[in-house]
Amino acid sequence: MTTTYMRVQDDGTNCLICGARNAVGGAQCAECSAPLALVRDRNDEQTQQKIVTILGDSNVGKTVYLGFLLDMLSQRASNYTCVPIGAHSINVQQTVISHMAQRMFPPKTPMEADQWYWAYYQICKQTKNKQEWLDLVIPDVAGESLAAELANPNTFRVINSLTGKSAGMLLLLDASQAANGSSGPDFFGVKMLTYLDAVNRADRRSRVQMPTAIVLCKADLCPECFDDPRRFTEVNLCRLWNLCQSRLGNVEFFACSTVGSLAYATSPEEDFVTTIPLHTALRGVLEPFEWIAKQL
Ligand SMILES: Nc1nc2c(ncn2[C@@H]2O[C@H](COP(=O)(O)OP(=O)(O)OP(=O)(O)O)[C@@H](O)[C@H]2O)c(=O)[nH]1
Ligand SMILES: [Mg+2]
Ligand SMILES: [Zn+2]
Repeated sequence: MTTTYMRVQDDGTNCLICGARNAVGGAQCAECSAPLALVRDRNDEQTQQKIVTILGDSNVGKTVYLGFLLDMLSQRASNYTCVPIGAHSINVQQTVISHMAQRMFPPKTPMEADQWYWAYYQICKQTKNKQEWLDLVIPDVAGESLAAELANPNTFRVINSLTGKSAGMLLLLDASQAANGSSGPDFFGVKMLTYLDAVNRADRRSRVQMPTAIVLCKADLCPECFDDPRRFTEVNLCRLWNLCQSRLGNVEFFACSTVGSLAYATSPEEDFVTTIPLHTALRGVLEPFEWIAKQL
């Protein structure tokens, strides 16, 4: 009797975010919807891929922030060289820049993870005597999905995997709401840190060491925030401030704004007011990223 052995060829891909094995040819991970191009397009096996997550409530300004940040890096701000990997990586930058050029804010990010933007860039900081390349993946998460995951952990597996695998985190909070006395941003921040603790299974004796930048957005509406973001947090987001002190081992505070002046428009047929960005004026966009990049 002869036995025939069949060679099973498996050219599948392990998802970068959740690690699930995916069949040949798929575009997105069947488990978490992250693009498999993040693994397939990788062109440098030497440098390790690092994930930096931008988290924050819906409408805080994550998409606008990420779009401008990538655009600044692409324009060699602060001596950075920035190479996009895969054409899909440029979408967030393009959406933000083209909308803002027409005096519009970009649309809200859909809740479905398969429609999020995923930016994959190789970034190099050129100093006098050395060049350091970073292989960075930065997803643009939807605030509503994040809120749903915080309320019911494991609803969005992708968020759970992302927070567990991140090498750095930017937590965006609405400074103008906080300055107006709203407790919303404070509680969101507290929930986010508590979630992070649970994902990292940190106990009271060990603090989370992942570099965490607390970014106070929309600071154009409360410019005092730029003078001392640390003090602003202590005064206006005191619950978050206290938790940062007790739970985070590596945290810094920043203020940021992307627009110079705003107009508010409505029409007799509409019962809502639209915010129109009259001009772009970037302030404090690069600093939180630089602080994290230095530590990766
Ligand atoms: N004043 C001011 N408003 C801003 C700024 N950035 C964003 N906004 C406002 O915030 C809104 C939301 O911005 P997005 O970047 O879409 O917010 P997001 O966090 O991505 O929201 P989701 O996609 O729902 O998670 C915009 O439509 C603007 O009205 C800023 O720098 N200053
Ligand atoms: Mg968004
Ligand atoms: Zn996955």
